[in-house]
Amino acid sequence: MAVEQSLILIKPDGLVKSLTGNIISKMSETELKIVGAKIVQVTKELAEEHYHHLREEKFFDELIKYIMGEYHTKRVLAMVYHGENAIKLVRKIVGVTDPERAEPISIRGKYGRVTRAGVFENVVHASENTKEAEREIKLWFRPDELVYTLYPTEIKNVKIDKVFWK
Ligand code: DAT
Ligand code: MG
Repeated sequence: MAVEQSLILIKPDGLVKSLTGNIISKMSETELKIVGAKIVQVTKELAEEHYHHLREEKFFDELIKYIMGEYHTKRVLAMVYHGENAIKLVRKIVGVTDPERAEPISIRGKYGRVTRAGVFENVVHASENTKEAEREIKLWFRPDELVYTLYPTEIKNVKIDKVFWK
């Protein structure tokens, strides 16, 4: 079995409902390592890029509003889980996309709901396959934000403005 990394997002409903601890505890059953974590205020650009494969769907606009936190809080907890068979192990604990169809003991089955407007408030995102995981991890994290990286990196000398403590 190969060592993989998977991007996990605890979505704004998970944060507002104080489910972060429960979700991370449940995820610890995988025995995978968290190699990166941060709170992100999701921009429209990031949301649309993350879900670009769904842009033709009728639920796309609602999905973008949901992940940006229009309905809950403008925060997402982004994490990278690392270890053998990480993608499958995480998806199993997360459960299937529709919270009403997800196994009751899965995270989505336990904590998710479908709103009357048809939004799947399924509490977490988890990468679906190795290709998507690579794309998503590179979209959400810089290499220096991860303790271990699986993908090649390079050092570039750039002059940029950065925020420092005064
Ligand atoms: P997953 O998040 O399980 O990988 P996906 O990539 O197909 O599922 O879709 C991304 C998100 O879009 C999903 O978490 C919830 C939303 N979504 C998918 N199908 C939907 C549908 N039929 N109605 C409403 N929201 C949907
Ligand atoms: Mg997906």
